[in-house]
Amino acid sequence: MMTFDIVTIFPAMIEQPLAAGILGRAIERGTLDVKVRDLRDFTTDRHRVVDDVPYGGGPGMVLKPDPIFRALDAIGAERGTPLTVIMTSPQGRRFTQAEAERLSGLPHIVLLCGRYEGFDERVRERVTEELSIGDYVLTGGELAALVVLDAVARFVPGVVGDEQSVAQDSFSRGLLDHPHYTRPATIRSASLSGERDLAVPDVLMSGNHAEIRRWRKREALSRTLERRPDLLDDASLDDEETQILRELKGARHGRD
Ligand code: 9D3
Repeated sequence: MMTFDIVTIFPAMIEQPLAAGILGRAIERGTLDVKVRDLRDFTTDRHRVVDDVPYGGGPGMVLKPDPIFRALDAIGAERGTPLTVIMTSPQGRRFTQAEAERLSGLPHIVLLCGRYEGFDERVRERVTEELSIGDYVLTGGELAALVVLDAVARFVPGVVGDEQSVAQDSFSRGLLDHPHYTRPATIRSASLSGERDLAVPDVLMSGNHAEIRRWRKREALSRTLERRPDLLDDASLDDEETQILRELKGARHGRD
């Protein structure tokens, strides 16, 4: 069992997505324990104010430190200390699949969701790690916290039904996934070039499982080479994959 506490001024932004799908079921079953904490519940003033103007002037508002300290004290009293506190912020280290796996080994994580211009710097005193999910600008940390929670929770035993699919996950292995097909075997599609029948590759209908495995490896490698060659630097390839990759690189010579 792994527990998460998410501190936010928009609890609904977290609660609604968490009720659906694989995470929703894991929470129902008790495999995951997620508590969403409304930061306003930790204010002490009549108007439940969570933000204030920046010292030194300038635009925007800053999240007040005292409600956050009180929230962390309450969570610590409930969950035990020391807490692992993760701040989502554009200034954080980049969150990756390797980070997700590492964090899934912890018994408990607190996620702080930023809003406005961010946190009062003194909050960092209580923070274990600061994470960004990528180089784009969000309106706040809630979506980032959901991304972190989702990716970490997949590694918790029992959350994803099929343990194998987590371990075998192509991205964990450092490659993009191969293409997938399901019924029907052919489907009519209209496009600029007129009506066409789109078929499933013959190999997938062949029943030859050795051939299918090899085809999937080749497709995964060729996609990765085409779209994300950077991933190949750290990918762990078996002998067959190394051979296929050599062939693919040879075939591409002069085309890029
Ligand atoms: C003008 C300077 N901006 C900092 C780059 C202000 C600012 C923009 C966006 C301050 C906070 C935010 C809200 N973003 C997050 O809280 C956030 C985030 C993101 O925007 N991108 C990627 N990862 C993350 S994690 C949290």
